[in-house]
Amino acid sequence: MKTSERTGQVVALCGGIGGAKLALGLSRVLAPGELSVIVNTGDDFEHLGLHISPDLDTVLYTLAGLADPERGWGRADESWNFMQALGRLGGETWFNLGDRDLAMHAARTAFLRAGGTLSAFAADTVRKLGIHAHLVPMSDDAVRTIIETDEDDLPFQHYFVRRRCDPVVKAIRFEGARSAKPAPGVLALLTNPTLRAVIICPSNPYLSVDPILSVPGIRDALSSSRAPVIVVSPIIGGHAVKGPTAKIMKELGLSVTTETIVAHYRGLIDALVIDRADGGDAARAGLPVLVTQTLMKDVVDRERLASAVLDFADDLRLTTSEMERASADA
Ligand code: FO1
Repeated sequence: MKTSERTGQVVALCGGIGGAKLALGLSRVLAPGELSVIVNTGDDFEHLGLHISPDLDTVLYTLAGLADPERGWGRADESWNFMQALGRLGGETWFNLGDRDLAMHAARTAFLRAGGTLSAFAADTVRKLGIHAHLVPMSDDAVRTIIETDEDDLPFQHYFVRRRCDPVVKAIRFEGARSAKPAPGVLALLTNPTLRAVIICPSNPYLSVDPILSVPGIRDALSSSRAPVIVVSPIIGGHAVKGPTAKIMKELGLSVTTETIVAHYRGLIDALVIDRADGGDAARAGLPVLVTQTLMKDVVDRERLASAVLDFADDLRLTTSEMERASADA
């Protein structure tokens, strides 16, 4: 691909709700097949005998236009007969599984029990739901996010949903990461020499992106990528748009600022996208910064942010290749 071309393969790293919004914007402004999304599976768990993959499903439903717009997780037009019936039987009802959503968990669990892999299930489901992007779980192996709190060590969904992020976070670990392998295709996507951009979506760095980076090989592939690696900050004006990012940062003794986000990704990212509310931080970032509106209230915002990030990546690539040409000529 010539560097002047504003086309080519793009990889996004993504957790659930916040990240899926930008992934949707990217899928709408890129040509079919140009986007690949590497998704966090640290939130996965076995529940009621089912394999639940919340972030994969959030991205699948969002890209397929099936997601509930209010909750961000699960499906729109959902009914809850299963949960009500389960409650009457005294079953566990702290994790809400809608009737339509249940079909996804049952299908995936059957697929995995028959010897299939999570990545094969994701690829199959992408086709069946008519999605024009590639969706790849970070690993087919079990990597489980464990939140070490002031009370106990909690599996991710027990911390996030059952305890509503209430306990104070002391540390976060990713069980199984050391022996996990990246899912087939993940390293090839990141090391593609003609890749246009790698975009780290505005997902929680500690809960959603770190699990992806914990899988051996992914961090190295990212830092050696020839494409610009750009993070969209999940912080707007000292707050997280949704979810516990700011709360966790404070509990881990970190300031809720652009500087902390830059420090977290140091050595991995080439550039940063921040909201206008944090525009004053740009000069101190020590990296190229795009200041724009990062809040995505609707699909127009998602497409606009996606286009802005891609233009920024293309400009960075052009500048790099101009510098390479100039130093070769010198
Ligand atoms: N989040 C909640 O806050 N409460 C729930 O009961 C809940 C159920 C649920 C079921 C399926 C699914 O795919 C996601 C679900 N989520 C629920 C979201 C999920 O826990 C989190 O958003 C992610 O794991 C964090 O990215």
